[in-house]
Amino acid sequence: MTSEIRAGGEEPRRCSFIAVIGAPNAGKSTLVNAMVGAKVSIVTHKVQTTRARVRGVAIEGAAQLVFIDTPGIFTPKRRLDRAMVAAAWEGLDGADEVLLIVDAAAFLADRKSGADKKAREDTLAIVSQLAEKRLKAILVLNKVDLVDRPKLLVAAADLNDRAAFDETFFIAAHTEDGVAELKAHIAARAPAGPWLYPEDQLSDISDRLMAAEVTREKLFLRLHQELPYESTVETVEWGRTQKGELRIEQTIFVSRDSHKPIVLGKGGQTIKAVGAAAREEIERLLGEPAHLFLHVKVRANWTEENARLREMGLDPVD
Ligand SMILES: Nc1nc2c(ncn2[C@@H]2O[C@H](COP(=O)(O)OP(=O)(O)OP(=O)(O)O)[C@@H](O)[C@H]2O)c(=O)[nH]1
Ligand SMILES: [Mg+2]
Repeated sequence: MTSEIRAGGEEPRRCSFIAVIGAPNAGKSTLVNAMVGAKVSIVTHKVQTTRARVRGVAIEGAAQLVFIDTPGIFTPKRRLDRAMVAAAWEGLDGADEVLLIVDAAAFLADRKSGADKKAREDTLAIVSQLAEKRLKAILVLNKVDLVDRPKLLVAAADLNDRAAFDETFFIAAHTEDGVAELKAHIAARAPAGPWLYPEDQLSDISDRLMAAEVTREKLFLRLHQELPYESTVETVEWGRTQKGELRIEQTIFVSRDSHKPIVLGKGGQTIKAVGAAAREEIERLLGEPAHLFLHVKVRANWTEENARLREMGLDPVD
């Protein structure tokens, strides 16, 4: 057996805060999860999945990288949406790096209507804000698996004309294509400093909140049109059964009486499926069996209630 003896001792530690911003659905949470190597933030194909900031912690050599996943930035209307967008911009405060994630496929889409048009407009609005604030960001064109290379270069040139980006990366977050290169680049630029999280900590989100997020992800996947945006999930009880097993109770809030039967489904099928999928994932994340109970409550104006916003980790704004 041989052992390598390194001269000069250990490299000094470095630590970097990296804000991950972009339009809704760009792939921010997918990227943060890929960087961390674990699910710290929920992901769905629907816009506005992430509602509050989540920190995901990764280690690369001597550098601790604290990624700040943020809600997508769009034109907000409701109090909930305003608080989400404010939380996203606040994610930049004190950050060492800013990553602007762009869904390259949506940005380049020919369709001049619908979700792609909105994604493009939201992205361009963020780019002009970055330029106006003179904020230096790294441009990350995501979903390159969906676009031809020559088109990607056109998108990169177009965006670089609109703001001064430090660097441009091309990645596919969900297959992790290009993710290691981006991580190495960020780590190489990390400023000297102590690590701010214990080595085994992967995120700053509590188990209670993560459990609510997991249920919301399963709910989002089964609800359609406006309903996902009219619902939220809170963990209301977190305890042990007499046998010592984890017992979690959650409330699903919806805005209207007519939403309740949709969330329950025929014969309770929808809520049962949501509960089963959420419980399975919560057990996997916590590494122990859990009992999960879901209740649906109608709360007409929950999107305007400060208590609801605080519960999901948002600071209310006017
Ligand atoms: N084809 C493809 N899909 C991707 C890629 N990265 C992410 N996605 C998908 O894009 C969708 C949105 O991903 P998210 O990570 O939730 O996006 P987000 O930017 O966090 O979205 P919000 O939280 O709603 O702002 C999901 O369906 C992902 O699986 C990619 O590289 N290629
Ligand atoms: Mg997200």
